[in-house]
Amino acid sequence: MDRTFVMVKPDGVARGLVGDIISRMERKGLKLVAAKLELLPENRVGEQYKEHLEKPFFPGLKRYIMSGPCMLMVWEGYGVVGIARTLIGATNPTEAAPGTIRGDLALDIGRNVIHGSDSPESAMREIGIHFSSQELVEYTRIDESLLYE
Ligand code: DAT
Ligand code: MG
Repeated sequence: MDRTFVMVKPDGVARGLVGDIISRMERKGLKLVAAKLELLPENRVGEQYKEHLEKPFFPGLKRYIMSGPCMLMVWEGYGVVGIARTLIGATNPTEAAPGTIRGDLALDIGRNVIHGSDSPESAMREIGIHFSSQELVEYTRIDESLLYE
């Protein structure tokens, strides 16, 4: 089964959007396999955003991500990486479609509420940065034939 890393950023936590975001992912049918509220240390922010370290927006991004607790999650489902990106919407909320998390709940690229891994490889890497294997819970939720043919 595929897994992805999703993180509600500090603006989303502070604005009380965690419940709505979890609810959207649950109602889609995705399975939550790990979750924790955490103030990210600098080294893990650097690891998480490795590809952006040299970008001009990185210092501001780091300050934003470390400005308060983030809600870190791992979600499971067939094709979950792409499904979560679709639910999340475009990086810039001004371009994110209505119905998506960023389209409905955010205004600014620098306060875009949520992170989701962009590929299965990124997902594996990002889950490894933030979670130990013991934190990923294996359990049966419902009869999977209700979700998948
Ligand atoms: P995404 O989060 O949709 O995967 P990304 O990986 O390109 O987008 O960028 C990571 C985060 O960095 C993004 O959620 C918001 C911030 N960011 C990206 N491009 C930016 C820009 N041009 N100005 C300010 N912040 C930016
Ligand atoms: Mg990205």
